[in-house]
Amino acid sequence: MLRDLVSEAHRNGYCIIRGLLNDNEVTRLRETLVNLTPYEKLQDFLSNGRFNWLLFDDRVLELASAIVGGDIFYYGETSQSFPHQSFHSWHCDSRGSLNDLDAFYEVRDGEIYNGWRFGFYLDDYEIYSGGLKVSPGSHLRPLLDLLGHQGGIEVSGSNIKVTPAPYPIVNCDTRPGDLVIFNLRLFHSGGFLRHLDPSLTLSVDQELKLKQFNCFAPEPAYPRAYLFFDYCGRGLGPDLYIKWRAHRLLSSPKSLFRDSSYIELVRSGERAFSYDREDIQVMCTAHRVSLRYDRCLAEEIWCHGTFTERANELLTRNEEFSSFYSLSRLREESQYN
Ligand SMILES: O=C(O)CCC(=O)C(=O)O
Repeated sequence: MLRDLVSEAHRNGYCIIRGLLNDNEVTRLRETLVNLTPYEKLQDFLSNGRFNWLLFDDRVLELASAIVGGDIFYYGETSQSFPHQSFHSWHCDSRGSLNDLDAFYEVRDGEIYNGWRFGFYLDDYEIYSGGLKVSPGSHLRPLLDLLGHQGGIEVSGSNIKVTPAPYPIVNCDTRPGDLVIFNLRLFHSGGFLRHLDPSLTLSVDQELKLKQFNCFAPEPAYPRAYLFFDYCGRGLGPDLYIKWRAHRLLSSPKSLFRDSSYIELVRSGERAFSYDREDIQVMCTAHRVSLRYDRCLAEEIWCHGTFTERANELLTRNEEFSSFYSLSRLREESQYN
């Protein structure tokens, strides 16, 4: 079973583990989401401590380790929503090339990008619109195959003629309690529209063109609720992604969050990324989860405008997987010394 899931994840770029959580756990998760304070919402999951039972769930860790093929790293990439609009755009998340940290990551032939997102959607997307749309296998294909043509659509009266996109598209029919694990290099979009004709699975473009016609299942009546966290293994791909996020935090901290509350938070002396705390380190060691400190480091430098004792210590402890865009270079830059 575990082996099948791993090969499915590697082959398709995603897999769905049905019913990982029972009804009580789903209720607990929903309640936790609803009751997060504004400060906790800005923090990553380890720093706010609210989702440790999920992050360290034995089954989640067993899957993570089998999928990444060894040591598991947490790097503070987590998000939750309640309520929240879905990100209805066709994209992959992996970033960084050796020439340009902002560029999308291109895979070598046969390379499986080693960063994965673990998502719990708390609504029933077997019947409703609003879940995750993916292109199976797209994590292994060149970017250009996925960035172009999304298929055509012609509507005359009530007849719809669909020219499919030149790649497979699937709407993930997750139900509350399911876990979906997807590769950061997989092309996907949030908030699919489920066409009432079950034989039609449309691209994002096609959905947008048809949106005005009443031909999609509704979204659930209550606000969309989900949570995501990432685990990765060693590799150039995840290394660049982690650094892209850290550099982004430094250059534009506001862009990480949608409003200015993050800036207000750090100005008041609080931190969103404090998963270098000793109690968290002890917990992670016990669960064999390693930590990449890039975000804590970026936040610390941004707050102080220089390398503090904490920043120097984080840098010493951080295991970068490659020397590209190393954060240690910031220490030499005049802006930060
Ligand atoms: O909102 C969603 O369902 C998908 C989120 C997403 O696109 C992402 O995590 O990159």
